Amino acid sequence: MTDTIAAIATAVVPQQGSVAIVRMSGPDSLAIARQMFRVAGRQMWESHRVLYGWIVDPRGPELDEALVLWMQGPRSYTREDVVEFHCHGGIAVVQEVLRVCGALGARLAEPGEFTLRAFLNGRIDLTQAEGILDLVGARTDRAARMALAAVRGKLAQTLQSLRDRCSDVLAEIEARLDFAEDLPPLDPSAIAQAVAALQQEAEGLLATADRGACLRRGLKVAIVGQPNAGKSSLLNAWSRTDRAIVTPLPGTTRDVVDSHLTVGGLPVQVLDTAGLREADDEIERLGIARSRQALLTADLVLLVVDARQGWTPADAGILQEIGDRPVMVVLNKTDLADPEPIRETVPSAPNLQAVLPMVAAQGVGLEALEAAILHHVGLGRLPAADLEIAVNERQQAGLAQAVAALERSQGAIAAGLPPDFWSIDLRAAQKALGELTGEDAVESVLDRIFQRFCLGK
Ligand SMILES: Nc1nc2c(ncn2[C@@H]2O[C@H](COP(=O)(O)OP(=O)(O)O)[C@@H](O)[C@H]2O)c(=O)[nH]1
Ligand SMILES: [Mg+2]
Repeated sequence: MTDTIAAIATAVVPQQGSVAIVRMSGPDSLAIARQMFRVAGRQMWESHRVLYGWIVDPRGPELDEALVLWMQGPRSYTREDVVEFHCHGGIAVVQEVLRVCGALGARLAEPGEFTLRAFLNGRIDLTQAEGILDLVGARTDRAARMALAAVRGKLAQTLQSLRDRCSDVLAEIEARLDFAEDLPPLDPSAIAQAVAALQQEAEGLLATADRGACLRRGLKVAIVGQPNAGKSSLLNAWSRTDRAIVTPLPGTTRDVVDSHLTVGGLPVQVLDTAGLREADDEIERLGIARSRQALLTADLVLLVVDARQGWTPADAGILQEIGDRPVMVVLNKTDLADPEPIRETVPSAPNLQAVLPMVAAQGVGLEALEAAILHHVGLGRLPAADLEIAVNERQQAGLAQAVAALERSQGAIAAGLPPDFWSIDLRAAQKALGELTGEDAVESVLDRIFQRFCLGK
């Protein structure tokens, strides 16, 4: 028998936020609500109907003038009876309301427990629950769109169909194991083909992981280069601010300056750094050490080169420091020098993603830079619908397991092993897919997912 849980569902900040919601879910939520809400006038308690009145402590005073909304299960977020109090925002009132819910028999909800109940009651699958988590945390419209697609069940359907097809192939093999005499013999090449198709689709989903990670976490871009190359000018032009001080003096930027922008729906943190050189000045030396640190944690490095100087040994030294991190070379000040001859002299490294001409001081070349970044993270020229699915780390790991199992199964077929060997790996793939949607998920997996939710969700 499930109990009744309660939590504050909205972010409560003292003196901010005009409305806060306290939410209950479980079999006693209506009974508790009726004891602590005095309806004004002659309104009837009805499911999915908002009532106006007063929240009261049955043993004490009135707490708030509020609205209450009862949603009878299964037509609710959790599929249980849910009650929401829409109170005045403000930490004191809301906590009192929650306390009274507790005094009347509700238990304080664990983080994510409402969503866990929605999952356990079969309203959503695990990928939809993860989508809700992503939606709450989304920082850009694009990240929100991706999360909403997951909430709507786009990934769930795709995974479900993969798993169903995997089960169909398994059934066909297992039927032969049980009733070999009554059925025509198995066609190994047809089975192998079906398994290969499944693997290809699972790999397609796997390939969406990078852009998913980008949209969720955002991209950290470090601007590096020699003093005076135009790094701070690039940051300022790109962020349309004067965050970084720009002067004709080398060594002006002495600390890492960062700015948050959105590039085609991708959250991007841009770090402007001190020019990398041997400095005599103690402050500049510390700034350079921090710049190196920024370089090491960046997802992408922009190496700004002064086109008037061309590609110099100092630039080659910086490129070496960048190691194998993805890098784009920005040939700056192309208003003063032709970038084309320099392009040839930039060494082709495997991590070099693009060479881009720019006039940072005038903001020329930023569009091409943004396009190159979106292309680099796999958010380039793809139709919007194809961008909606982006698997997270957990799903990536499960899909990789499924792909490996499907591959082994094809190996067993190709090696001429008997059909019961094929089915061992297919069953492993089926199980991996089932863990993703939650059909086969174990408790530890559920704990890990739902602990990441905030209280009240
Ligand atoms: N002509 C020209 N000057 C630039 C350009 N970008 C930066 N500058 C100038 O180069 C100098 C150094 O720029 P700054 O952004 O401070 O370089 P940083 O040391 O790499 O941060 C400043 O005088 C800028 O006005 C550009 O694209 N064209
Ligand atoms: Mg600077």
